[in-house]
Amino acid sequence: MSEIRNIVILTGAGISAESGLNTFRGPGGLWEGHRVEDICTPEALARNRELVLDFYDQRRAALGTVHPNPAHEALARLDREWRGDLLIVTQNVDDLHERAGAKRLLHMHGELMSALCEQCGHRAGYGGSMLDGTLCGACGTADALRPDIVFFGEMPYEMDRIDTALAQADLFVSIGTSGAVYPAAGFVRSARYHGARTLELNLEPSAGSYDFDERRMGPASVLVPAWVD
Ligand code: BV8
Repeated sequence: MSEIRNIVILTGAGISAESGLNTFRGPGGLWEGHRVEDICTPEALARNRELVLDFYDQRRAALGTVHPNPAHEALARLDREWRGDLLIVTQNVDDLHERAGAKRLLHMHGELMSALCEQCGHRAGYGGSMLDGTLCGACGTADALRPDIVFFGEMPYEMDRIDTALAQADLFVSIGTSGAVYPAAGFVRSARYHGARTLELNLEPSAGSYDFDERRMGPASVLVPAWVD
């Protein structure tokens, strides 16, 4: 990796699968039993607030039962040791990258361990249930907290920062994502357009596999440490 200075890494649910967190679109995926339109949209939150808040309460509570796996740990090691620019852009809302020690990280789809106030827009770390009428820490409004999650139809976080990083990347690596959701699924094309080399590490070919210069298929806990080390 001698001629490579700036790296952008995109991760999806597949990097957390071996930690025991369900993926979305595989057998037994999270969305089974729930149509995504019934859960992950502003309309669903307005229509059935308790169902949506409970769905995210359950996923938030499950975080206490899982741990980072060797893939998260390898990326955190790379983050500590890499002297050039590096940005881990995760679509995941779990906190496993942080718990493995990653610092140069952003959650483009939000975080389970964060709450968003629908009254004043305040975002703050939050680990409890959103069904218990907790007050917003900024404006004091009750029952105004929603999951700090980017629903379908909402703008992902920090897109300017991501676009800048993709434009300057020498290497773009996609790990554990099906390439089903935009704008994340388009990042590989943006990176290629700006001259980056592109690598996919995934259990199976993603929807955008043909856009990558190189594809390695297998479990993230094996592929990521092998790539990093
Ligand atoms: C937006 C919330 C605009 C958090 C999520 C047509 C064309 C282009 C776009 C659209 C379109 N129609 C609609 C859109 C827009 C839409 C979209 O892309 N829809 C799709 C379905 C077509 N996108 C949006 O709405 C986005 N916003 O576009 O805003 C805008 C502009 C201006 C102003 C306002 C708005 C917002 C998208 C975010 C939605 N939120 N989740 C949560 O609940 O978790 S998306 C959800 O899918 C998760 O965030 C997840 O991260 C994401 C992607 O899924 P993956 O992570 O890839 O997981 P998946 O299960 O699919 O795949 C897992 C992969 O891992 C598999 O490939 C598997 O093989 C692999 N794997 C499994 N085990 C392992 C493994 N790999 C390695 N090792 C293993 N062990």
